[in-house]
Amino acid sequence: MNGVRCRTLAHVIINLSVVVGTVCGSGIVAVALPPDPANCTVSMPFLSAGTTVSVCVVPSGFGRPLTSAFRYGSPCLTSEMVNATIQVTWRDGTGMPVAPPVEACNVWIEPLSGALPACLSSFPGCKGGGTRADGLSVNSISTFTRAPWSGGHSLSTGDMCQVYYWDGTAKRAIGPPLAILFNSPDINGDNIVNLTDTVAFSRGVTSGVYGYSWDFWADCQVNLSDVAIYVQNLYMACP
Ligand SMILES: [Ca+2]
Ligand SMILES: [Ca+2]
Repeated sequence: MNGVRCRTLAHVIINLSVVVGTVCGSGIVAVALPPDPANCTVSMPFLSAGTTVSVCVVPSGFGRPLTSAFRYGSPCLTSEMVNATIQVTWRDGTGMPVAPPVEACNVWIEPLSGALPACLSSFPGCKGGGTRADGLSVNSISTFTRAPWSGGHSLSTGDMCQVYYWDGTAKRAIGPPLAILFNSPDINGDNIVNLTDTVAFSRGVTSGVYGYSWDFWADCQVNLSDVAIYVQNLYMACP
């Protein structure tokens, strides 16, 4: 080719990403592009559009997995389990799928209100702490299925859940906010369920006013089902 011997040094397709390095002489002329947040997509593929879900989280990680969330809101006063798995598809600026740019623990979910304390000290080096993505990614997709290690709660109305990742220098939001609410027996969000939460829970239950913060079995009413979940998780803390 014009007297210059070019050869493809590597054309490597690694399941999730496409990395092409072409060497002509001594110069690498093409490498994989980084993900472009504007092109990455976030979805809940097993959920009907317009569905809001509620997930009861526990600092120990023994809360509800996203695969078994409660449908929440109208019609309420019933309990129905739905699969709220979150999938993040990573794409570069050209729209091509690429491998996840960071470890799963640096991809995480968080209410827009910010109130989902995520056992950060239990996951050193992870920006996402206990609300991280699953450990394994498939091709260009990161997935959230398990129960977060967390306490605290979303706002009862108007709150949404956002996916973030750490790009090495800054926290980046990707995709649209998702209709996922969180609550926890760790009501005050200090990552342990103890007497402080018992006092708050007792006051809430006996107030006669509905509160999402203690509707752990999310059916828009607070009753023995919620009490049972609270008692089961008393003294649970981060791992
Ligand atoms: Ca607490
Ligand atoms: Ca309930």
